[in-house]
Amino acid sequence: MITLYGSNISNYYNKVKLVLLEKNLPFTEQPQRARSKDETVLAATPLGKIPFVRIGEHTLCESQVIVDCLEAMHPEPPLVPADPLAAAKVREIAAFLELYVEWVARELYGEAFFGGKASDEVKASVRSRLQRNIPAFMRLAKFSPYVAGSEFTLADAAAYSALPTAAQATKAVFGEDLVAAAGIDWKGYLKLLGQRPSVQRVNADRKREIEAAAAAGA
Ligand SMILES: N[C@@H](CCC(=O)N[C@@H](CS)C(=O)NCC(=O)O)C(=O)O
Repeated sequence: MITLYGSNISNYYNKVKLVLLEKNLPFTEQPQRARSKDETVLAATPLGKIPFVRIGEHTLCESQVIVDCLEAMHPEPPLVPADPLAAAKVREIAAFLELYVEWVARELYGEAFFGGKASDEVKASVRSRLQRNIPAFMRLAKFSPYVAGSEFTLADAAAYSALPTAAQATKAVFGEDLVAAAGIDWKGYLKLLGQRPSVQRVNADRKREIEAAAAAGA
């Protein structure tokens, strides 16, 4: 049995959850806040990041490591092509997007989503890196109609997790959606993904958790 730890509000959690659902794998969800100091949690995810999973006696952190493990353990339905190089091209898109787009945009999330404040220096640095990195990502991405080509792949799980948050954060902080400005129709892409039952479930669970958090804070 697989247990997924984290929160439905976390985009990386939802990346893993999407893959579990796409593969029709049975799993249970265990709420876990980020940055726990609990030794058991830190043994599984040393920086206290979410998500992490328990598979049998083993724990794993890092969303891409987790989804790669799920792909290897449960190859059907496949979320990467059978050819190793073609599979690596899918993973290249996911890695590029997370390292150079999501991870950079993340520096804005405190201000964009959690009432914090980013310094002017951070904002200028993020803006200039994203203005270089998003067009670079576009050199790899296909959107035909899925991000790596004609099939839904692990790269779509990464893009589903990364593009909306990067777009919304830049819109909130800069007043300009740098993802859309680079020519990515991420809303149209999300609409396409939204036809999938897996995505509908993830979206619904996230909405429910956001509403519950708002109600609890009110
Ligand atoms: N590279 C990690 C990123 C996970 C991550 O940063 N998760 C966020 C929540 S979306 C988190 O735990 N943040 C708390 C922190 O970084 O301290 C992955 O792919 O799993």
